[in-house]
Amino acid sequence: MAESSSTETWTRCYIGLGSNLEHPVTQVATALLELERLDHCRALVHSSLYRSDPVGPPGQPDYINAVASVETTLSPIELLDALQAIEQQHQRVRIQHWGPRTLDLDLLLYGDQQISSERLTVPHPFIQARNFVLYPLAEIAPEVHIPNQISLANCLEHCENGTLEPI
Ligand code: PH2
Ligand code: MG
Ligand code: MG
Repeated sequence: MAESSSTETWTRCYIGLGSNLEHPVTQVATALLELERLDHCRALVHSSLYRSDPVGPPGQPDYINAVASVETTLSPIELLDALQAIEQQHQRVRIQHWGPRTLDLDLLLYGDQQISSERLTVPHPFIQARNFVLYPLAEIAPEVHIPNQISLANCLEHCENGTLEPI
């Protein structure tokens, strides 16, 4: 039978990575490798790793953040499932809202799609506010279009200004 891959639609997605527990740099670096190995995905590029002030409950350690791009033939929910499976491999435990975590993988953008379902909101609901998402995103995709936003540059102008440093 003829190969059907030429008719598959590849959608470019952006994924935010964050960790502030159990050797965060290693957590994020390992997760980047795991993203590269995901079935039905091809990893494109990733940003530098950044150290960032925690947003949320006080007293938690600094975060390591990064953003990666992938192209995928998975649907948004299938990609979310794949990302959550990686979180589980990193012993992600959900105890406190916005509390510390070994690994958080957020589907920031799925092509140009806007999705609002019980499990998934895309673009990610806080994408326009978080400097630890916007700066790494701008590093790898300065021209990316964020549905519902004027531009990435405009988001950068108005976002939070907590400490964020490339490492
Ligand atoms: N993620 C959160 C809550 N707070 N703070 C920083 N600096 N980086 C994050 O990735 C982060 C956060 C919820 O996902
Ligand atoms: Mg998050
Ligand atoms: Mg998350």
